[in-house]
Amino acid sequence: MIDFYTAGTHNGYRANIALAESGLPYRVHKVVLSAPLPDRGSDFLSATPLGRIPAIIDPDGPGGRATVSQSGAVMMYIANKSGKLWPKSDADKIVALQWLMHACTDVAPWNAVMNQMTMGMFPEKNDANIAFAKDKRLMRWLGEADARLGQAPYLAGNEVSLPDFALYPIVNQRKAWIEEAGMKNLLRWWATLNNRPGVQKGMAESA
Ligand SMILES: N[C@@H](CCC(=O)N[C@@H](CS)C(=O)NCC(=O)O)C(=O)O
Repeated sequence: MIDFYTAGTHNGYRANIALAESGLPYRVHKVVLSAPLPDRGSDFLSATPLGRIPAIIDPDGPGGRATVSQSGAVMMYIANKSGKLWPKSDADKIVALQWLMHACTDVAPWNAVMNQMTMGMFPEKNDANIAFAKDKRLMRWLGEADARLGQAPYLAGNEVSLPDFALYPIVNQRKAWIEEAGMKNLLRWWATLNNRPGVQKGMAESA
């Protein structure tokens, strides 16, 4: 059984959705991210020494016990182990990989910057920087996904796959801004994903 370490952030949600959609057995451990590092648990820290979620420990990994951190890597590990979550054709898998990176390396970091700026974690509040991070980065990258979803029902094409599960938690959080920006394709896609039992389970378990 996979041990899954998580908290209620988009990084935790996306890995949790992948697990819930995969059908693999797993156990959820909630990590208190405000706790000092040593108090986050020795098993968790063995998987991710800097104590960041999400992480998994799989006692039945390739070659024995496997530990994986980084939400995108956790998602790919789960997809490979379960044989699910990637599109069926190799051509679509390449498209899926590209949009998975878009979600994890473009959209997610700028969403995190927005969260941290607006939560007051930056040393000084600066409206110009907040506007830049929102309009020129986060919303622009979400606009790319909206344009893609004008061509196909899901990010990789006709099948739901990893990149959809990676992007969903951010779109869910930023729905009001997406509505305001009139990104209709993204909203149609959000409604479809939002109805999936695996997405609902993954979101609820990490919340
Ligand atoms: N790029 C990483 C980011 C992981 C990350 O920074 N996780 C945050 C929560 S969203 C965390 O655990 N922070 C705890 C800390 O900084 O001590 C991923 O995709 O998993």
